[in-house]
Amino acid sequence: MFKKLAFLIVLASMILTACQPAVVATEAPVVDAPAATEAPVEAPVATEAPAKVWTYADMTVGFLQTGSEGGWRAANTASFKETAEQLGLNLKFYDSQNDLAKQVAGFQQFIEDPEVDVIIMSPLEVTGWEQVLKDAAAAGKPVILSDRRIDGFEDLYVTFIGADFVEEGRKAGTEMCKLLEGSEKKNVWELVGNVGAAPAIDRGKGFRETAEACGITVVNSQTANWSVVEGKQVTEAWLKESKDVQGIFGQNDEMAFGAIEALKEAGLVPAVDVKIISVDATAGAFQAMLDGTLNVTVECNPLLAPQVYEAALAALNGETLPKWIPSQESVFYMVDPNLKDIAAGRKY
Ligand code: GYE
Repeated sequence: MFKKLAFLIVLASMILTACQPAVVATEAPVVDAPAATEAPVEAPVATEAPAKVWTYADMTVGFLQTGSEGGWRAANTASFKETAEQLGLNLKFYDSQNDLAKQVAGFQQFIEDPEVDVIIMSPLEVTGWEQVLKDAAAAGKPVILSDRRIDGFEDLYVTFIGADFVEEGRKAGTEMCKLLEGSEKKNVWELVGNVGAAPAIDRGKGFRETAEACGITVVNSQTANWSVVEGKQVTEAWLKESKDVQGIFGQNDEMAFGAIEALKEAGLVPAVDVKIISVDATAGAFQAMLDGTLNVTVECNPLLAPQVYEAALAALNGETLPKWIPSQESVFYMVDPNLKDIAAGRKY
């Protein structure tokens, strides 16, 4: 009897429990958040990654060289290749073979090359660069001009590192005035670099500023494309027309060397019968002065790479540079008593 009663009690309690809603695990009672009395904890702000600091070891340079037209260019190319090795930067060298279309194509190639970080150019001519400069800017690749300037578009390149060619021309004109001082006649012939090149345009401009001021007349002026062969050919043609010339201005050493050969073959004594002035001051010019066939050479420094690479690195690190960093230069004379020692100490 007693067992039956206990069973009924358990059964009843089971029935009563089953009807009750299920007792779910209650969530912890919600306690009102305390009133915001202290400053809320600042969530960490996502800070930008620090800007990359470039080093030479990171840098790949695309360098567009004009070609290999003479001693100055050989020294300039050597400067870029040797300095790249010394600094540990990666140099991609493009020889434009003195062809403007090739240089523009090479420029575009460096813009599209993902390895190239910065483009350096020695422009063959002062014009023809607008589109590639805009494309380089769009690609985020800084452009540095080395050796030669271009017309305009200063906002599309970082800086130009190179000589003041107008001043080089002025120096040559001043020296020709000195050499022809007291001469009854002052007829001068000019051998010009490649048409459209900044040094050809500017040296001619500067020469006339000072030469014409002392009564010199530039009787003949023609391109000889920086070369010995063309310098000789052009001078020979002029000599067939007249030998009434007192001075020859070669806008670079090689063209002056060609003129010297032509004068000798025409029976004239270079640097005596006809005064000769050139620009560049390469080893060949020092030898010609030591031989007594060249009166003066105006220096144009080709060893630009250290300055140019420094500017390229600065550009990658976001530094602002002056639009022109002129290279420093001198003038050298056949009559200098220390000429032999000076020549021995030259790097090119
Ligand atoms: O005078 C000449 C070379 O750009 C300054 O180019 C350079 C000139 C240099 O061909 O020899």
